[in-house]
Amino acid sequence: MALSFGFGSQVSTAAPFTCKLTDEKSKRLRALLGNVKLSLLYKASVHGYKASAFHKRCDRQGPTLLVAYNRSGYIFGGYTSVDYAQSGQYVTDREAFLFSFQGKIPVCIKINFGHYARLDDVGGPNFGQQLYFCFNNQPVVLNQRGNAFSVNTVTMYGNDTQLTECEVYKVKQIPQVSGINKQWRNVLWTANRRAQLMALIRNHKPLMTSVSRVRILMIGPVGAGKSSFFNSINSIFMGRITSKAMSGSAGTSLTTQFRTYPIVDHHERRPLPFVLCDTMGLEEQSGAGLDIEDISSILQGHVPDRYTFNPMAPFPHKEQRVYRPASLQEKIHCVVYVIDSTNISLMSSKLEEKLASIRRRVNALSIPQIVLMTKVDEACPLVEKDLQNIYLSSYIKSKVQEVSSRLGVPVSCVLPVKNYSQELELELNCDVLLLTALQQMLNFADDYLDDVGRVEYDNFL
Ligand SMILES: Nc1nc2c(ncn2[C@@H]2O[C@H](COP(=O)(O)OP(=O)(O)OP(=O)(O)O)[C@@H](O)[C@H]2O)c(=O)[nH]1
Ligand SMILES: [Mg+2]
Repeated sequence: MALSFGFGSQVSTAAPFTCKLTDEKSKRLRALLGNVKLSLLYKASVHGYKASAFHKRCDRQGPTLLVAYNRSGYIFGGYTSVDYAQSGQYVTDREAFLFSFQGKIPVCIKINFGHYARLDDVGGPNFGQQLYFCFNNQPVVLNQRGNAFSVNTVTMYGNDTQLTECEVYKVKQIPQVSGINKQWRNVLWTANRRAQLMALIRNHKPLMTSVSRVRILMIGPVGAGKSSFFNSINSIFMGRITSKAMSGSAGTSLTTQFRTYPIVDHHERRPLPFVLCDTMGLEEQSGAGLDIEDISSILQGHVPDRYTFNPMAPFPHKEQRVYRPASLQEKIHCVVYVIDSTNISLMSSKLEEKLASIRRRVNALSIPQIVLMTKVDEACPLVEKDLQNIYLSSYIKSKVQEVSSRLGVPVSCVLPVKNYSQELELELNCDVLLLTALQQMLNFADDYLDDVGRVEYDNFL
């Protein structure tokens, strides 16, 4: 008789053996896959590490999730949405991914574009013919150099190839019952909503007449997507993909100058009522990346457009026109922390401390703050498949909560977005999210101006 027991309601075993996967970890993995149930098919410590034992239980079972454990305590594995069948064919599977738990969070590594997800052969499970589990019928994992997945074996499994367990779960979608996966934020994904948001932004009038355009400052680690956010907003209002600000990846910040970007609405051919200020990326070491003193100077409106940052020497206060106090128009009215959602768990304590001291300075000036959580498409396969899943994804929700607690910003001030990165055309869902975030920034800037206005009024009295 087949016994069924396991952890929680969404993990079950169809045989009398227990899952090593804890309820908590199972929940985190399921959050990557949508509303699914996991059933244990194969457990190497019980069935043996032989490829034939694996195929006997896992062939023709539909989508599967492999979870391996090594001697050093790492928990890692991969997902494939295509059946194992020993067909000898290369399998294309855009949904395939690898993962590794970093603390409580499974960090995902998507399959690189244009690569096969695996070779469906008679051997043990492999991902991209690159990462082989139970290699050679032994309790080992083998990483063959390959390009299908950008694997770092140190972060993924501490370079310890000795497996202590390898389990494969069948992944079964639970039919949607209305209300089960409730959206945790409401968004209208319609062209009307996009038009409405664009009109609200176009017609926005800053609360104080002395300010014609609110200044929004973007701060964040190297490669988080600061310049891409400007490019994305510029693209929406230009009606085509643009890449005015240099973006891409390098070891250190690609952006080396302070840039203040006004944006022109191509329909009405007039500047929009905000300026996006782009900065150099933050780095954890002192003397590298954007300096905290530079941020103070920017906040107070002293740093000119195109100023080239020098991490070794902060902005030269004394030699320039600091004697002329900056006008309200030149100051920053809203600060946006741009954080990469795929990197939150990996953020070092030094960088977290740097962000905390920046926050103290911004707080001291009473400037409202928002967190823009980028790369949601890379963080969650469900969202990559369809951006409309963003507020159905419990994984993204957990990331929002994590960034909120690490930065000390309320959850309601964390706005997940997907910037334009590889697209050649604008996309409605992307626009709706980006415009919603921008509109919130304008509202926050108004709160600041309202506050300043009140202080001026009180002083006048
Ligand atoms: N998939 C995806 N890629 C993104 C997203 N945002 C940015 N990127 C990519 O991430 C990389 C870094 O983006 P940038 O905009 O240059 O980042 P930055 O914060 O300006 O970086 P520095 O100026 O170097 O500090 C680029 O290759 C972008 O295409 C996003 O939301 N999704
Ligand atoms: Mg940049």
